[in-house]
Amino acid sequence: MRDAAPTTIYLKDYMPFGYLVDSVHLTFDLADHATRVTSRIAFCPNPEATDRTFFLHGEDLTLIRAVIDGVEVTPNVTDKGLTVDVPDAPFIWEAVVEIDPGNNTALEGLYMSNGMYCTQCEAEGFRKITYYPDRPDVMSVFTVRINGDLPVLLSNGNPSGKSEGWAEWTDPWPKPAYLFALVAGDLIAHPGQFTTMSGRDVELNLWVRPGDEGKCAFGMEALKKSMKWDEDVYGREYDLDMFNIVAVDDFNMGAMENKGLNIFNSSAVLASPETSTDANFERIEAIIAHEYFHNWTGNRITCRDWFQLCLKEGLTVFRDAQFTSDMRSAPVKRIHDAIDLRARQFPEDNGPLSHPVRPESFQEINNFYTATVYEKGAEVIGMLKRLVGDEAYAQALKLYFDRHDGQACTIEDWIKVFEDTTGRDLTQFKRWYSQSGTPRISVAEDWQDGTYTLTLSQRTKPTPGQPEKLPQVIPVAVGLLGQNGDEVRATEVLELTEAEQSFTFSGLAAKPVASILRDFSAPVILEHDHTDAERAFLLAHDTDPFNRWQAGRSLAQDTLLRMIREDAAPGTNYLDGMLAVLRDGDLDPAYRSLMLGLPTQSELAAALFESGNVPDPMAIWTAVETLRQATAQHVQDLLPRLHSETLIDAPFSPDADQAGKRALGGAVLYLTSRLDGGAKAAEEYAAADNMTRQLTALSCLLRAGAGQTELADFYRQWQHDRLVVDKWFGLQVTTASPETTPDVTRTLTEHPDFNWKNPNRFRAVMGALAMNHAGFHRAGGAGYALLADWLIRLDPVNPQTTARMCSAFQTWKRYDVDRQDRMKAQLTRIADTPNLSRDTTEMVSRILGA
Ligand code: 0A1
Ligand code: ZN
Repeated sequence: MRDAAPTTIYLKDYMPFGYLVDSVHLTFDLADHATRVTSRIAFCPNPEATDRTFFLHGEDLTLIRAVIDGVEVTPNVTDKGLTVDVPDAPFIWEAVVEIDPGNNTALEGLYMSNGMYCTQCEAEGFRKITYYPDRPDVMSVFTVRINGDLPVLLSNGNPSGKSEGWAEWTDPWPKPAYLFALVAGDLIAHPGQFTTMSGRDVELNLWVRPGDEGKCAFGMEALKKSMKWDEDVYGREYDLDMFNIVAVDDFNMGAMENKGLNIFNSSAVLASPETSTDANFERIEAIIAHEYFHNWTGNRITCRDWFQLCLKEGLTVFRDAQFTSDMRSAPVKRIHDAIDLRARQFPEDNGPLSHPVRPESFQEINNFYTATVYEKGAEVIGMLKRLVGDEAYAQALKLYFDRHDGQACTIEDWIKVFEDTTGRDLTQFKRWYSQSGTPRISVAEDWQDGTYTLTLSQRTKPTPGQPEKLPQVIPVAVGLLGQNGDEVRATEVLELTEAEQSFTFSGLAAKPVASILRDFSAPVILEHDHTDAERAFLLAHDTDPFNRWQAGRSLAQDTLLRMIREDAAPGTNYLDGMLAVLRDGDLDPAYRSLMLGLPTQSELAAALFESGNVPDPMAIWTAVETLRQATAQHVQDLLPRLHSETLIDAPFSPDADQAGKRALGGAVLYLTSRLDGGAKAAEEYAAADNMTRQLTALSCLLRAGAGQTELADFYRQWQHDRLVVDKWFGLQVTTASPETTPDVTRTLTEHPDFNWKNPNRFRAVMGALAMNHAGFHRAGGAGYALLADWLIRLDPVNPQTTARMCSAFQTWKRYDVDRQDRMKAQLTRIADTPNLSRDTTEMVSRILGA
């Protein structure tokens, strides 16, 4: 292993850096394998620091020359950085280093993608560009000169000069190094323009490779909408003359909010009706908004240290969710977010990788860009808003921007702003940031003399490093329905602060049915033993759209669990409930399609495990298949009418209305294919005039065991388009039967287009394998071995993506002894690989519980 004893960094050890940076001048002389970076940095002693050690981070750099105040010096250089003696007064540090972007496959620092130079500096990539105090609390203005013969040369801030072979950029806003960016390439601009609320003109550009010009319009519109929304809703104006977005094919994450120069994974920005699904459009709109919103929540106000990552990420995810709710349907967005949280964050929070929203230690910060920090972090802000109310939230945010603009802050600063605004003591609420694990709320009810008593209890299981849990402040939104389905008590937010607490509702004529955790008011697991009949009642009558959907979901889950545990038949409550929902033409098609969704197989496995059963992936798969088939038969007569309701008589638009119709159309087609063997899907495939329809039809065909001709046809049609080819790869693994999944996956890895060094392609195949629950967990462990083989292969090339994908194994302790042994053996094999990266070492050892 590279680091025999990897170092752990602790939040409690935070110390300010000994020096402040007044200005940074960088000059890049670009060359594929020998780029020279010349830095000129003005330092001065930090009056607030006690430790004056002058340490600059630096990794994979060749130091050519170092100069302090004009005098050449010889620093003490290690593989992590350098130290040198410096004056006890302001001084100028100058250095020349050489780096090799052409061989940078880790995609961190300065690297190359299809002949284009680009950077990724968050979290700690700037130290691979030059020697610098690479920590977010060191902020400075930057001037950057790029010398190179590529036509487009970009960096942060405003352009301050250019001519043949060079360009200069000046960023007037102090920023930490992680927000630095540089792009150089043969790129084409899709231009745009925005006038800010104070009347300033901003030039917008979306830069893409030649050939992608036709995929820019949607992203540009999304950017303008985001800029306007942040002005209207948060009063935040853009602060530079120019805003550039660049699309790059090789990127580890979705996108990056570098000041004035956002860099996007192509998959997160390029879109056209022919090549992108409705889900792609929605995701792109959200990511563009997310990165743009970071300009205030992340850039103008940044994080003091990486433990505070949720300060910018939780808030920015919360803001982008608000944006999506406003642009599209709020209930649909809330349901999507709950589905996503349960699919990604709950397994993390209830397994060996569980960590607080604000972690207290890490070995590799890149391993903490997690669903917990991002999505649970956003839920925590949603709870805070629910507790203090919309008005106080708006005031607190205004105070946050006024008080902390230009600073690197902590969660304490954030909480204080709410305390100062509301006068509330938020000490207990703050546990949401420090206590890991998903709280479970159980419900007891009592009815006497017109008074209904609801007793809620909370408990959180032990998580790594946290054996004992304290009660949290949980906003539980509750409404009461009368026996005839009318709402007898409108939604009220109960504040659960004790381990157990009772709430009474008096003056009721008859025992009500409680609708609890409306709008998914907290990221918790609600254990409410409703009968099927009560769930069916809520499914028919709940006035809260989230809980109405949840009632159907819970009914489906209970039905499936009975089928798995007791070999029960599907049962009519679920089937009749679905029929009634589908028949209701007043319900939004998007909402109806969500109603037809089922809990994931992984969620069912978790539910079985939690209730003391050992989940059998094949039994889960069979139950889901059986319920799907029964549903198709039960609603059969309605399918033609539903199909006609989803027809669209207008040119394609990725808006929520059309997307909702296509979603319901897809769900209907899927049920239809179960009855006709794919005949209708083949017609749909042939008639498809947009990617949503084409891919849905192909997916239905493959799931029905047909579609091989169409699959080959799809590849021929789209082989020139890398983003569509990713879909072609992924779909085959997603739709493979459990028995064939490992073989289908292996065969795809032998395809000439399986460019495994490209993270999108790798994830399309290996991510799909990990997501195909029954296929990945196929008896005999072929899925486990295949994934491990590829993770071992990828690790030396791209540690970040390898480490993230190790989470496929995080649920290993849920399964039977044989599967546990096989997963453990693969994890151990990965851990024992010579020279394993720090990223993957940390992940595997946490998963193993070592
Ligand atoms: N800050 C970005 C996400 C991001 C994080 C790390 C990266 O490389 C390690 C890249 C992007 C966001 O929240 O969108
Ligand atoms: Zn972000």
